[in-house]
Parts: sequence; C-alpha cells; structure tokens
Amino acid sequence: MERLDRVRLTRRDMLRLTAGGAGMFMLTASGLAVSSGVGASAGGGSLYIEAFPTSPLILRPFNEALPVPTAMAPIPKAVVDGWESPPGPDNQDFVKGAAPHTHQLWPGTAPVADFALPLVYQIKLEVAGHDFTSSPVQPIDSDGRDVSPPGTGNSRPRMLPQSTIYGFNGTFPGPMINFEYTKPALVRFENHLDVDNGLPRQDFGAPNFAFLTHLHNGHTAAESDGNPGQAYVRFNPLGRTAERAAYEPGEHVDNLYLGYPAGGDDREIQSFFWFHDHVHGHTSDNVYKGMVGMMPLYDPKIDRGDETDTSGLRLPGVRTDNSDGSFDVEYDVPLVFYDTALDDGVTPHKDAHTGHGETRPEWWGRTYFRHLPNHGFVGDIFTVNGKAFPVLEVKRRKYRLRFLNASIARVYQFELMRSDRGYKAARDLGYTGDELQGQYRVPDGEQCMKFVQIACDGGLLPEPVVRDSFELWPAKRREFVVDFTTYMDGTPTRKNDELYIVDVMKMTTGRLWDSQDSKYKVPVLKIVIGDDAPDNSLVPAKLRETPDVPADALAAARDRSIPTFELERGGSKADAEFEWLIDGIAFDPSHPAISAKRDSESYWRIANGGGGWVHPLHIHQEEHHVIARNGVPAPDRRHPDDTAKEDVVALDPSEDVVIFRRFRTFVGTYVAHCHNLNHEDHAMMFAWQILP
Ligand SMILES: [Cu+2]
Repeated sequence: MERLDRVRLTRRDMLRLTAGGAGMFMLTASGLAVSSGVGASAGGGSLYIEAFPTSPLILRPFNEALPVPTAMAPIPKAVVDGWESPPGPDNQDFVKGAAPHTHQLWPGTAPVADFALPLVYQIKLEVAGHDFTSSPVQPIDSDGRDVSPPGTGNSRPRMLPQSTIYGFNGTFPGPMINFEYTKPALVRFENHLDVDNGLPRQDFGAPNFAFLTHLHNGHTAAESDGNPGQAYVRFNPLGRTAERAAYEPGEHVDNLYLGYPAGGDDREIQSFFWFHDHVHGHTSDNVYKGMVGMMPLYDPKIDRGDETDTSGLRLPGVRTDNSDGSFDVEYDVPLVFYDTALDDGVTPHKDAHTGHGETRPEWWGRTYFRHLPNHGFVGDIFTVNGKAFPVLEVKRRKYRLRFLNASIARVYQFELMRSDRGYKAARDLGYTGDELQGQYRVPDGEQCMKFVQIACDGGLLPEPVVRDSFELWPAKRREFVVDFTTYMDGTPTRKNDELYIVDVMKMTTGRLWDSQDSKYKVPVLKIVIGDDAPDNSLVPAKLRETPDVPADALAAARDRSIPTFELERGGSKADAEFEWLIDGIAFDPSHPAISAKRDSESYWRIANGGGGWVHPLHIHQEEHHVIARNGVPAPDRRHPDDTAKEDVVALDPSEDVVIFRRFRTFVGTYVAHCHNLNHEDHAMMFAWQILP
C-alpha cells in the first residue's frame, strides 16, 4: 500500500482498484506501479489515476541564463500589402469552405475613429523541439534513488531529448508583443501544425492540430477573442464543433487588439496580458504543449516604459523605439512560470477511461501530460521563461518584474531569499515522493528583500503595496518593483551577491495547497547582482485611480438575487469525463448561461461550492471589481490588491465572492471558466453574451 501511495493514487481510487480484483497493479523494478487490465473491469470514465512521473534530476541547476524576451517585430506594410489575403475589415479569418468573418470594429470608426491602422504581426503555430535545460540529468525514481530508464541498462547521467512543443513561431514561451494603448495591433495566427519535423507528437494536444488563441484578458471583440463560445458561433454552421470549432492546419485568423480602454476611460488601461490557446476541450494540453505568449501593455500618457519621462509615473524602464514601430524596454522583465513533468518511462499514460495503464518508455525525458487527472496537473520541474533553474544577472538598480503564472493548476507563493549554504537537491535532503517536487531546496533560505507591488491582473494599483511574499494563481499576473541595491535590513548589495526567487507554497496535487510547511523552499530563479547602472526610476506614492463602482455596491453584495455561479464537482450525463461543473451544468456553447445588454453593468456572485479544491475563475472581456469576499468588503488582508480590478477570481475553498463588472464596446459570445485548465477542459465553463 505504501508503495502505491507514492504514485499518488487517491484513496478512493485505491479502494476501487482493490475492490476490482487482485493483481491489477504490478510494481515495476523502479518502485512505480503500473496498472494492468484496469479498463476492462472498471468501466469508462469511472476511474483514473493521479500518478505523475518522477522527472530526472537536473544535475547542474542555475547555470543557464534566464531568457529575457525582446519585442517582436511587426511585418512591414509593403510585405503585408503583398499577402495573398491581406488583413482588412471584411477579412477577419480564413476557414476552409467558408466566407471570411468580419471585424465588428476597425480603426477609423467611432469610438476608435482617430486610431491608426494596426501594426501587423504574423505568428505561426509550429511544431518544434524545446530544451528545458542544457544540464545533464540523473534518472531517479520516486524514492529519489538513481535508476535505469527502461530499456537502457544503466543509471548514468545523460542529456534530455528535446520535448515536442506546439509553439507560437515554434518557441516556448512564444513571442512578446510590446503593446501601447491607442496603437492597434493585428496578429495573424496561422496554423502550420501539420508540418512534421520528425519529433514524436505524443498523446496530448488537440488531435486535429487545431488552435484558438485568446488574448487574456483583452477588451476585445468576440471574433478576435479566441474563445470557445464565439468559436461555436463561427464554426457550428459549418458542422464543426468541440475541438473542430477552431483553426485547423492551413487556416488562419486575424485577432485585432485595438488598444481601446473600456468606455474610453484611461483608468481602464491594463498592464500585462498573455495570449494562450483556448480550444474547446483541449486548452490544457495545447497550453502545456507550448501555446503561451506575452503582451506587456504600456500607457502612452503615464506608463510608456520610459523612466526619464517626467510627465509619467517613471516606473523602472529604459525605452528604445525601433524603426519597425516596435519598442523595447530594459529593466522591465516578464517572468513566465510553468511547471512540467518529464516522462520516466514507467508511469502510466492511460488509465481506465482511455486504456489499460500503457507506459511510453520511448518518450523518456520528454514532457508528460495526461488529459484527465482529476485533481489537475502539477509538474515537478518549475520553469521560468521556458528554462528550469535559470539565472538572471541584474544591474544594481530598480527593476520592474512582471510575473505570470502559465501553469495548468499550480499556485505559487514567492519570496526573495538569501542563502549562505546554497541549494541542495531535495533527494539529498532525504525527501521522497511528492516532496521531490521542485527538485531543489534552499534549507537555510531567509527573506532578504521585499516586493513593491504596482499592478495586478487588472492593471496598475491605485497605490503601491509592499509585500513580503505573494501568491500567484494560474493565469494571474502581478507586477513588482524590486530594488536590487539594498537589502531589507538596509545594507547595500554587493556585486556577485546571490539571491533566489523561492516558491514556498507546497502544492503536491492540483486540488489546492498542502498544509503549510516551513521547510518547503524551492528556488526557481537565481538572481546575481551585477554592476551599478543609472536609475532614473521612481515608485510614486500614487499610481492610478481605479474606476468607480456604484454607491450601492455593498448592499448589492448582500443581495442573494444577483446572478450566482457556483463551481462544483459533479457528474454530467453528457460525458463521464465532465465532472467539473458550474451550477451543475457542463459547458455547452449552444446555450449561453446569461446575457447582458451592451453598456450595461451587473453584479455577479462567484462561489466555490466545495471545500476540497481551489478554482481560479476567469471571466473574459472586461476586468471586474471585487466588492466582497465571504461578505467582507474588499480589500481584505489576504487580498490587498483588491484595490484595483482583476480578471481571475482566486476562489479559496468554499469562498463566495461578489464582483461588479460592465459590458462595453463589443457584442458577441464570451466565456467564463476555471483556469485550472484540466477543470476547464472537463466542462467548468459557461458561455455568456453581450447583446446590442
Ligand atoms: Cu477549477
């Protein structure tokens, strides 16, 4: 029993397995369990395993530079004009056998009458190989012991094979578009995922190689939003539903990002978006397979990325305008967090609802994913900007760090720490099983600096908030200024000093965090202090006002008659896999759950119906204000950045949150869904509409 526990079967699954008959699980030589013949007796959909592989140990962490992205270049107008089917107001996409869709709002028409024509970007969805590390690795088992991968006959260190990604321009993370409000950008996303490069496609990713790119949380017309509700509207008349309601190989879509703040209100200007896949039923596997891109947002009036501009806020950033219309901002660094698990060759890929416990030893060392882990997927290697355990050398000055959680289910909590004795492999500290997640620890790590939070997923905060640590839930962004000249005790940093961004939230399953463990300190990024550098930046006491909420907001929060959406575990007759529901209903894009008139506003109650899970509930189209959590007016101590808006409600167990939001500028179908992407794909989503 103890050994089986190590492969993370739930107790419930264990009971089912043992009830189903003896000998259904075999133990392999490396101490992992492999199910055998489970499917025949357990029946479809009723049983699945939570076993994830033990990734090989990365032997030389913190040797590889953190990739710091630079701005993607737009396509010159002369080139775009020569395209076979150039972008235009009546040419929004190319779908085989269909007339093109149209843009509902194009620059030159109110309310964007004075906006220039968009800069045009081209992003190809491509199959490529990706290296999470250049370090040799040591194959280990779930006890942390050296082990021989199946069929190799030796346990010596080795190099990893490349993992197969489906990436924006074949990279992970994908390109970064630096975006300035009032300067529209149009991105042509083209599907080239049918082009083979010899890498194994493995067993996850939309089976028809489709994509649907969503700019999270753009104030975007429905047809450019890339959501499976509007995709149903687009593709259902063509007889294409589910994953076929998306852009397949040979097809493309022009997503138009106008840079028009909701209501024309500068207080609605946002700060950091990301774009990622949103194919119905395959968002988790497509995102995990690499469909992640970044879009830092700049405000031409007060936050244009130029710390010397005395008319602005002077947040850290040295701007260089490029001749192609793009611009780069130094000292302004996006950090994309993503956890992965690499195949150990002995962990089953299939469970009772899809197979018989098959393993794939030939995929050893490549990314591993199962489409339906009931809890949500968590990996044991934590990466930043696509690399495991990278190093960032910083100048001695202030930086703006933009954090994004692009993980499937993992919630992080970050602190800045110093360590005298450095990092140690978790297995060398005696840890085994789930405690190996993260691979390394800094046992003597102590907090050494604070974060000054300036923005959350709803843009700049009204005032900065000083924080010792902060949580980062899936899809959320939080931005901070960190001053690398001085420790929090007042002593100056010195060249070659080392510190770490450390994850202190132990979360061994995708359900929610484990009980608090002060020994859980996983270093994810090493920071090395470099030379001095000029610094003209400031952290002003006031950043930006937040848009108003109606005076009756608190009364509304107590009103039990407002629309309520309760997230809960349940069963659906539609599909045995659909067990994540909202108000007891599985996602059905043909029946929007609620409609709103354009330019109206509403209160919604979002509730976590269960105590055993957390759910990051994301609502498209406009950010919302949190009015109250569990009846307590926002902001509360746990959420000091509720002073601003947000687009993901981080629902603690059994939490009840009342939000206020508006529905402006566009019409069409949008969605709201859990951003634990396994939950989303197993139906925790609803469609909703804005009507003229
Ligand atoms: Cu969820």
